[in-house]
Amino acid sequence: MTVRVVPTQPFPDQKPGTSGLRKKVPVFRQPNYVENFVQAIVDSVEGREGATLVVGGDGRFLNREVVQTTLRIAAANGFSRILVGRGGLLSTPAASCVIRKHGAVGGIVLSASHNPGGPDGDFGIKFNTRNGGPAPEPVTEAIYARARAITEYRILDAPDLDLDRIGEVVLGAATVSVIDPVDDYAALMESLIDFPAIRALFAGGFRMRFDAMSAVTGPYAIEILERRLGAPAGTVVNAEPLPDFGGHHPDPNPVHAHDLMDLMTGPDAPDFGAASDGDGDRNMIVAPGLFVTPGDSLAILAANAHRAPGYAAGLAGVARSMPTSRAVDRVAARAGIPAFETPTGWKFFGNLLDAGRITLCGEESAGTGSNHVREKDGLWAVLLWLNVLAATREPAAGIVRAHWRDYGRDYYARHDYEEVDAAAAEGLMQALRDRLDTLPGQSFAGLTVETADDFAYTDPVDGSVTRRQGIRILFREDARVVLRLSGTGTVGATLRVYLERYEPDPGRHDARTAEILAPVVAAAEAIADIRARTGRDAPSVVT
Ligand code: G16
Repeated sequence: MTVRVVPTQPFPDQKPGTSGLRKKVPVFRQPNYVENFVQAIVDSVEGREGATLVVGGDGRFLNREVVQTTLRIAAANGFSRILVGRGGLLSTPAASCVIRKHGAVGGIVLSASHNPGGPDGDFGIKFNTRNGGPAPEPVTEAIYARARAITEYRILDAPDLDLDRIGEVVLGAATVSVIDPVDDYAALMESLIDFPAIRALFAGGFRMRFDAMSAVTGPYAIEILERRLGAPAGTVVNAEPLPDFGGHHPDPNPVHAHDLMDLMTGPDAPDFGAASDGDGDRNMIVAPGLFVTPGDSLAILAANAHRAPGYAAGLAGVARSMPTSRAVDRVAARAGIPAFETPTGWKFFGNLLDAGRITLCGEESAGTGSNHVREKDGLWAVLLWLNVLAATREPAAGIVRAHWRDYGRDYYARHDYEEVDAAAAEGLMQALRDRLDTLPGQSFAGLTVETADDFAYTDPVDGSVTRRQGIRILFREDARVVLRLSGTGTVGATLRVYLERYEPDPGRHDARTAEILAPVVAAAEAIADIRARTGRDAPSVVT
């Protein structure tokens, strides 16, 4: 097998966003587009000579082809061992687990997460470093710099490997191991979560539905929930990963997981409902008749994690991304542990986890995780919930309501304006930035601004500073609006407006979220002029 050195030209648009490079499939299908970016990643991996690399993806359209290309480029660039999930599959948290367990220098993960797939859908490539977490900014900057200057890539001339058979194959100077994508991950779950207690719960007739949304979590959920924990066959639905996710949007929220929501709000709702996303790192939790917001879920897990063997010693601290509801802060304050507020992007939790400053962390975008890997982990969150349900034998909705009674309720919603003209969205943000200083003291829709700023984060571990991470406006009435532009969209700009209001009075915990947040929505409109600037009467998605 010979190594070919192929001349190429840089593409100007290979800048990684919130989570790697995400583009439409036709963009990735341009000649050399994948090869350039994979070579740029490989070039930025220090110590790759003789090292181990992990490769896998969420199974979406183009996954197999890009896995084969990645293997050939990796084998031509000095890696001596490459671990790849069978069928080219690895969920994002499983990739993180495998990188850590096998001492790899990193992993190339193919996913556009919750974005739709298929020939006209989205695709993505991200790089995770040796701690198993998404590459931090200095690394993604280095990859981007390399991609802009690339003149050639190195690739092995070799036929496609059989990715469907577990075992080892020699590829040039490297050995490729096709591994079971579930094994290492399932073993890790079994070491953290009280499997016998959950087994007893299911044996007692507990019913749940897990919607894998035709994405990568299906095989993981079948193995763990049905085979190891004894949930009845059929508990996991949409379990087969499909290249186009069955035409659905694999985003676990009440809008896109509407079948699950219909079931959970209907007369025959099981005891517990959950869903995961395209690459298995997001989760959705639903009690009968009650959607649990990601912010509440994080807070409830933080308050109850000690019930699971992996967290019996308590938590060192917690963290949430800035737009995430402040519910977990209340749990941390009562427990006397630190609570950190980071920019959006899982990569910002990495240093805190590595330094042992936090044990649990999460985001409003349906991400919850812990120090067991360096990615958010959808199925882990579901298992920790099951552990809490098994330990307390309380109904899921009862746990949520008791938590609100105890800590107060953070009503929360996110309004997304998708595919907005990019210049108009930038204009809206800039106009807001320009008036930040004038806002405190002013009243809008009956709410008075207390503070307003453009969030900047100083990493407490390495001191690095990240600016312009979203406008946050705090009102005296204990309400908050956050506005920022998404870093994961692939068309135009997506404006995200995050709305919340704290309600300590248990007598007001059964209101409709939209009703409680109506003044906050009106204040956001009055302050940011969203309608006029975006040309939209209403958000595209409300979650
Ligand atoms: C990624 C990041 C998350 C972030 C989310 C949404 O998740 O890992 O940290 O919260 O995108 O980001 P944005 O608001 O910029 O679109 P995922 O699940 O898409 O990889």
